[in-house]
Amino acid sequence: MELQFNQSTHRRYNPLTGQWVLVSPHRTQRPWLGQKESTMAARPAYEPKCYLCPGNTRANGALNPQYKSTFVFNNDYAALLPGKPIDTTEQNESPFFKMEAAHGECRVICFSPRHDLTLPELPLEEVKSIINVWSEQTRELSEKYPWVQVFENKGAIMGCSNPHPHGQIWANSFLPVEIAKEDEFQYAYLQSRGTPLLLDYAHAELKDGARVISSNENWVLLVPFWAVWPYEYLLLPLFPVKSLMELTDDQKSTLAEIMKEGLIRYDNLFETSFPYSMGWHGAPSTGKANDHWQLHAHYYPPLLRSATIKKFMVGYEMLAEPQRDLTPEQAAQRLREVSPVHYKSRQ
Ligand code: H2U
Ligand code: ZN
Repeated sequence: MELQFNQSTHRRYNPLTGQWVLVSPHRTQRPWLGQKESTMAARPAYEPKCYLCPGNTRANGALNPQYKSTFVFNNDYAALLPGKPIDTTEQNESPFFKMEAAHGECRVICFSPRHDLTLPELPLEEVKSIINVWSEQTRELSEKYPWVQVFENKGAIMGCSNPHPHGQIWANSFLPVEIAKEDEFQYAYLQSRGTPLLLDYAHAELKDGARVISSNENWVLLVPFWAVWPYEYLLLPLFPVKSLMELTDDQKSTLAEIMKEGLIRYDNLFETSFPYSMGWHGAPSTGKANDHWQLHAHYYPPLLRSATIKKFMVGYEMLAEPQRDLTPEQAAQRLREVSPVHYKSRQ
């Protein structure tokens, strides 16, 4: 597959969403620049002006406690608000002006009291505490809402408003579009093959090896065959599991290890704090059968050639379909070749 496709233009299919990506590997014949930019100004461990640091006042006047590990609060500018859906039958009669009510809750999770550390720099036990919070929050919110989206936006380039390590949770009253697609495609796969799509895919990738970054007894981290972003990751369990809530203590420990390693490799690629949007997808709590669901995390990082040169999703991509030059196999090879030790701890 790789020999045949590493020179010529082709399209790859995403079996999780039904989307295609155009791959143009001949455009990457130029040598690898791999520009490093370790010029980031060091941040203080505590920043008096930061609205996420312990003991500080947030934009709406609320006071953060002197938290020592993780800290969760309701987003002061929530995009979704609790409440009962209103009846929109009348509006829906029009083919042009269809709408429906939406409600939910938005929370912010501070990953650490330390303003200056990011997830790959945190000790393993602290990464595990973040996983525990993700799991507890999902449990609590999925009792009220069919969809709970756990995510992290990292880096100013991704629109992240504050470098203090933090993530978000949005719980809502509907199935968002990406989830609806994954639900449909995973369901169809289980119906036709009898096994979960992403469990079969994880084992197929482990066997092939070309796109695998790292694996342990429970997890595999890889650049998916159908990746759109240059250094996209898909983090998959090697055992059947539908939700973060179901993970055992041991599965959380091995998850912390592989997550930390994957993020260290990201940072080492351009010797910069690697920006991305990441998030977890698992079975929605709609009350319907969900055996087709397999828990997984997506990492969508925008950087292409250096700490400042990003991939733009414009032109053909906006109007036709996503396109990439670097193949997922080349991206995986570069990520495997960088050190698993964080560049900051080597200096
Ligand atoms: P991002 O940096 O990923 O955008 O997340 C920060 C979130 O924190 C953002 O959604 C919220 C913003 O609404 N926030 C508060 O809830 N309180 C504040 O005092 C500032 C920011
Ligand atoms: Zn801070």
